[in-house]
Amino acid sequence: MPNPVSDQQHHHFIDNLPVNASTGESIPVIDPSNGTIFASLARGSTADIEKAVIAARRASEGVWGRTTAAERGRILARWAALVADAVQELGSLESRDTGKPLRQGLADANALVRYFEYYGGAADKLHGQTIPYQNGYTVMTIREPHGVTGHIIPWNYPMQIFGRSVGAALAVGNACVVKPAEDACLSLLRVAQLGEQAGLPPGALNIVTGYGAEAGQALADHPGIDHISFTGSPETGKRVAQSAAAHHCPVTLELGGKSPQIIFDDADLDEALPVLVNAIIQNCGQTCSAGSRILVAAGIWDELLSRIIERFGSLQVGPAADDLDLGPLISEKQLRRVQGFLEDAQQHGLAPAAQGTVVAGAPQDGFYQAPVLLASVPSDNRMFQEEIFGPVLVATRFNDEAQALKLANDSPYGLVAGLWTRDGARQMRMARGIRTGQVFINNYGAGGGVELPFGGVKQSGYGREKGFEALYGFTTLKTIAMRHG
Ligand code: TXE
Repeated sequence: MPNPVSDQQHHHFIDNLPVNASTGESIPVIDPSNGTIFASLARGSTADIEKAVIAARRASEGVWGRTTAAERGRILARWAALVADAVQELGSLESRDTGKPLRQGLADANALVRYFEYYGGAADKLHGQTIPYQNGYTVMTIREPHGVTGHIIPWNYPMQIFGRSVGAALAVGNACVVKPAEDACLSLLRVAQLGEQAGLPPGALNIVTGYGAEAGQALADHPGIDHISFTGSPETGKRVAQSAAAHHCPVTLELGGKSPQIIFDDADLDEALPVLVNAIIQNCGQTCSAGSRILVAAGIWDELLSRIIERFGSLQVGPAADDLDLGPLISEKQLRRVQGFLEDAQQHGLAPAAQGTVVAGAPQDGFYQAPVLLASVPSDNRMFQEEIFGPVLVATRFNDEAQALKLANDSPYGLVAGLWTRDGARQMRMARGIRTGQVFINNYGAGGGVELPFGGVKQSGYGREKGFEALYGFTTLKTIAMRHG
């Protein structure tokens, strides 16, 4: 059955209409499972961003700006229901476009449903306060939308990151201009169509596809954008923040991580093992919160490592549609990047302790990388310090709690940490000592956790998305002081 969005030439989505690139140029859409081109995207430019910002401003100052909080909530709830009906379509579209195994594409579509449900429910529950002040005054605070918000989305989880960012921004009344990653736009163009069906008025949601250096940069530079949320690399995040600063535009940055999972010798290894492995192989390691470093107590090192080695040995990599343990990486660029890290590891004496298998028959031109375990990695090695964004797990041993904490914090990143121990006091000492935005104890990621505030410290960025907390970031606080005698 031909897919309504995938096998065709795509356009921007502005004012609820398909809009051609003003330059007439396009970008090829490549299937990571076999390297073939199967669709094309509009190549957005400054002129296209300008159109989208004008549409969003009109909506923000017009119909959308006057839509009540309760009605915004209803629209998001209808949108959630439409996405729920389209989970199969969206999941397989995402799987083909990004190379993620089909079940992950479906999981992402289901997560999008949850984001819309959650933010739909929250839309009319954000309110200000009254503040006791001098006699004869009544003082109140009001949460107001920024106006027009910009959203720069990466390619690893387009639907989830759209849900957490655009869902929250719309819930509180902003009009949005979205620039998805050039490698992963198709699901979002379809989701936008469903948004119109759910009742979003023209201009409330606009999507401009294109390259980062062109459409993305134009969005970051645009003085008509009142807030930008960016998820991507630290280098691009810095550039976006600098561009936004030129027009005093606030930004939220989520810039990935090198997240540790710390396994003490009293941990339940049966519980921990599948979670440790999944946290690095999910989405082929292309997850900002991937548990890419494991820090293991010396007393259980041999046992845990041998169990991980056994599991890695059985992992299979293949085309997205085959729904194996791992699919391909997103692009040839990402494959080269991961291979570059592994070559560097080899040159520094770090041979794989275990490796999965790319299945026979996987197309030659797909972007496949078998998962790799690197054991006994010193903390000053690049593999320990840098985000690889591929299926590469780094294991390092520690002797005591103090060393575990030191190793956990020995990173330029600070996004997520996982702790595996049954000792309650140690759980809390470690959780308080670790410098990250989230800490999970005897679990990792809490199954996605739409409701849980998410974001980092240090090079992982600043600001929080997800949960109710995100609504504060997508609003600005006004204080009104009335003197009435
Ligand atoms: O990221 P970029 P890339 C990390 C991960 C990965 C590395 C490189 O380590 O290996 O970054 O990936 C848009 N102005 N993460 O090159 O460049 C771009 O079009 C405005 C972690 O893909 O940061 C895309 O939409 N926008 C991460 C988005 O920025 C620009 C997810 C991210 O691209 C731009 C992705 C510019 N000048 C990568 N240049 C996470 N935190 O989960 C690019 N873009």
